[in-house]
Amino acid sequence: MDKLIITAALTGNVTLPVQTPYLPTTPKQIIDDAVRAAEAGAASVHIHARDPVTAKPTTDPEVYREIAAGIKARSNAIVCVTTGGVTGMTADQRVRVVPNLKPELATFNAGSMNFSIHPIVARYKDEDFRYDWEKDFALGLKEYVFSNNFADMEVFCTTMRENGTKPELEAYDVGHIYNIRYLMRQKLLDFPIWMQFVTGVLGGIGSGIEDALYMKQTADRLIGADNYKWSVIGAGYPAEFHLDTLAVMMGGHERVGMEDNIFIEKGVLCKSNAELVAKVVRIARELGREVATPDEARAILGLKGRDNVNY
Ligand code: KMH
Ligand code: ZN
Repeated sequence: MDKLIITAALTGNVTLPVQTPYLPTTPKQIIDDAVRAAEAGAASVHIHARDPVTAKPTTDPEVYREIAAGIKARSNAIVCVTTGGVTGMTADQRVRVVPNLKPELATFNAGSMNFSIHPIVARYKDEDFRYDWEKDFALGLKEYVFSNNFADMEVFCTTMRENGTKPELEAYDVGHIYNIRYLMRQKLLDFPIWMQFVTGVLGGIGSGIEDALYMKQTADRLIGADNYKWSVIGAGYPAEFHLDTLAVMMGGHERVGMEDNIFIEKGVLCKSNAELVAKVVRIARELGREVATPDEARAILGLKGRDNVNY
């Protein structure tokens, strides 16, 4: 069994400041949190950028560069840059971060879907919101379709290949694994394929054990068990830790982080992403699975190395 690759998804672009005061949002907070998460055992950190003043998700390339370079200066962790963008961006705009930064890893959203967090709004009173954009942003997602059509996905594949960036293929539902098979058959993906089962997002598959197992069984059947490495996300609590434990036992890899879940225990907010990482490191150790260093993760995934990025 491979050593366990832990990814820390630090801030995301849909977690709201109202949900937790511990969400890192400024470049300095995101960099500090990335360094601590890596020290706790994360081999890879997944980054989004937020406006340093308003905490709103931003696509400003300079903020991305500042975060990626800041992490590189203080940590050996792999930096996985999002290509998810923010609402209203075209796929063409979303992929530009790849030639800009030439990262080792970048997310690759493997199909179109509804994607929303609007039910969260009902949990808060108007005066709870810390920023004026939060409530409307969350409610607006009710009408959002996250578009990743085949033409877009082919552009993502070729752009990532040209820049030596490995796609982290995010499958939010079973149909997305069929899309990945299409891309594989078009010879647009290099092996091993790095796939992440994203469960528990409103608009995608649920986060039950059966859901994750069905994703894994489907990927084995369509992609071939020897052709891919997999990681799992269980959005929300306790799904994050349940599915991480499943991955530990089954030879998969795992992602934790405030992009997906903000609780360390029932009703208790985590104070940093490192706390979430430390918990899954404890689970892995209890179950006898060794945790991969960043360089061991690079070898498992076949990454080009941190000397070949453009930041
Ligand atoms: N923008 C969200 C709908 C990723 O990091 O690639 C999903 C997202 C995932 O951004
Ligand atoms: Zn993300």
